[in-house]
Amino acid sequence: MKKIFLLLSFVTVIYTGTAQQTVDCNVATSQSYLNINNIKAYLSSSGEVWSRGANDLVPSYIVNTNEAGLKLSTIFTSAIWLGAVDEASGALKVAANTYRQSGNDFWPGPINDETKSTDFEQCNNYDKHWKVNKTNIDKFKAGAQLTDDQKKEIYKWPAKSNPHIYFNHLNQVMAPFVDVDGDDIYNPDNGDYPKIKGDQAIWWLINDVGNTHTESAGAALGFEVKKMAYAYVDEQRLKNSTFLEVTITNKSNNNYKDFLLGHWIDFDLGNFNDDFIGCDTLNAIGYAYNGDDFDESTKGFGYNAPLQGCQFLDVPPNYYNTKNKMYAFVYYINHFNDIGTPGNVQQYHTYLQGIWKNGLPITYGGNGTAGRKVTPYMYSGNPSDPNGWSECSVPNEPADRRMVMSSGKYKFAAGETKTWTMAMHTIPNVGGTCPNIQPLIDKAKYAKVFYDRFLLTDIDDFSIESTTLYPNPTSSKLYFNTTASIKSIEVFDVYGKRILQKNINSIYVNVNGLSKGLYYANLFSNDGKVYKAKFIKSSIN
Ligand SMILES: [Ca+2]
Ligand SMILES: [Ca+2]
Ligand SMILES: [Ca+2]
Ligand SMILES: [Ca+2]
Repeated sequence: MKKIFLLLSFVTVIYTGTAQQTVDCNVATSQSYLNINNIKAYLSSSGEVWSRGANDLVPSYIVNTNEAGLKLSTIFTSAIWLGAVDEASGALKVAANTYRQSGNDFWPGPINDETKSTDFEQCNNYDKHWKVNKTNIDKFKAGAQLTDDQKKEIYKWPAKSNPHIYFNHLNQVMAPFVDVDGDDIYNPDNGDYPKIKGDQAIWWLINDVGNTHTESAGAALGFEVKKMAYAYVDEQRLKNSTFLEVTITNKSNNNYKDFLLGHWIDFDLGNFNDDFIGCDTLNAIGYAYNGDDFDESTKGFGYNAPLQGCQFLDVPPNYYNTKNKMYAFVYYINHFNDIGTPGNVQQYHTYLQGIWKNGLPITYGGNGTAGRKVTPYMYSGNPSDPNGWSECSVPNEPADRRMVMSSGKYKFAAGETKTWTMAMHTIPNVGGTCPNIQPLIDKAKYAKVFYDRFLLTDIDDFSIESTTLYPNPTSSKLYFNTTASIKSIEVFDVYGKRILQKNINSIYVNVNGLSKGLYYANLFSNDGKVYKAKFIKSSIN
């Protein structure tokens, strides 16, 4: 069955502050996909992330959910929404795509540092995705032979001033790279290589100044958005998970307040017409599950519907300096009523804030409109808990669902850059009605530990070295087999959970408090290097 949209019957155009852009960039056309870790996920060079792309009804997020090779999708399309208030003028500005039926708010390519704008040709030049596999970077670093296609991954990487890019490439901060010769310019002839995360990464960038915002009708913010989607091959506990890093630079002359970033997602769990959604506020997850026990049609998962979640893994510190990484979670239906599709700049912004289109707050219980207790989080209970607030406990009629999970609020000064990392997690073959979402929570918790351990310690590749510890196995003292002076140590168990972190002022660490087993250690030296090692703790103390 074909998915039916409600078309916008009208768009209320509200000019909020400065004049609209006169740049005439073309609509984005590039499409690429991650194909790693059991996932095939499409990406667009517009404001979308997981995207059905130009081909309209291609499912965007395909998970190989069973051994027979059944390939079904959990997400129809998703996008990043941005909204902020200009501190000087008080004008509200929004950039937010959905299906791009009525227009666009984002275009491909960077914003020039000098002109603070872009142009038709530059948007076209950057209407691309750059895909890199870590195995090819490793080969390049080792001086091994690369095929022409493998070479392209390294030589065409759109990093600062790369001389191997055929078009007029900007001399400004672009794709991340390891600057082996330290001259602040990317040139693989001198050994430089892409600095990616994961075992496969796709990098691209977009802007909101390339033309008039015809979807939200919001005034342009002047933001450049760099994105990197990535995943791992050999982390069994992150099977069926992908990551997305979103780096936003305010290239306008405006200082903004009340900035909110939203991930808007139209989950379609197999058959789109029988879904439920919910959120877990403690772990910053928005998720979808099947609203009944059978997911019918050729697109359906049958009796084995999965859980599909999106997690804010790492967000910038907000106004309130809280650890609560989700500002709001709103669901809406495919309708133009008060809890339906947003139609103008104010309505996109109210959803980012966890407020209904008519300006009224979400209230706890029922459909979120008739209670007394105000909350920014819709359906925050576990569906398996009859006393929690979920679509199951209400109960609702399963149908098509969309959601927005937001992060904020932030100040966003002119010239400032902020980074968000999100993770997508699929739990296959869950089935049943009102499933317990604990497996999704467990996966999200593990992803957080994994991220903090491997990624947040963001030190250039070549300063990470391997070392050994002795005696190994040990029952108590572990000596460092390095001449470097070690200032601190972190120890992780095999699940990636950090169980020891301490400062060191000797040539050994005492691990007699650990239980028997295999451990991984990061040793931090006084000269800024990280040494990785593993050891076995024996049972005798
Ligand atoms: Ca260089
Ligand atoms: Ca479904
Ligand atoms: Ca059904
Ligand atoms: Ca949906």
